[in-house]
Amino acid sequence: MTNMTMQMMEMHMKDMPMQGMDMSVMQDCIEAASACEQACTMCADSMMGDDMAMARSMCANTADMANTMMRAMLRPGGMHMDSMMAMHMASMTTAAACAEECMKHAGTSEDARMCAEACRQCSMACQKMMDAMKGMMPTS
Ligand SMILES: [Cu+2]
Repeated sequence: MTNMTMQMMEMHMKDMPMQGMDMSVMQDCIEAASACEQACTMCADSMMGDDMAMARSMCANTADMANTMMRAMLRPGGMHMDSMMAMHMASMTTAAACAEECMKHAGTSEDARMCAEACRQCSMACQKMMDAMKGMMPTS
């Protein structure tokens, strides 16, 4: 995330439903999602052959999910807690599944190995966001 987008985010988070959110957790998630989207897009593009069909499609799905989730995080004005939670859950699941599938090809494809790592990072960042959001929810 650039300094400028970070600054914009801080300006807009003040009077939003998610005020009190740990901004560093969200920043990490935005960055991990962006890196995951890029890695998955490149990984899918590099995958050839029937044996990689599954991984190729999963990478394309993960890139789309990560991109959508990332852009939702850049719209504090429309943030809705339950929707954000569901989106992070979906992205986490998709990225974790993609990491597993890409790891099957890590021996023959450096792209797949790196993509799996980016997917793992993204799924962990999603989990941290979910933990942070749960921590903000009313307890009683
Ligand atoms: Cu991949």
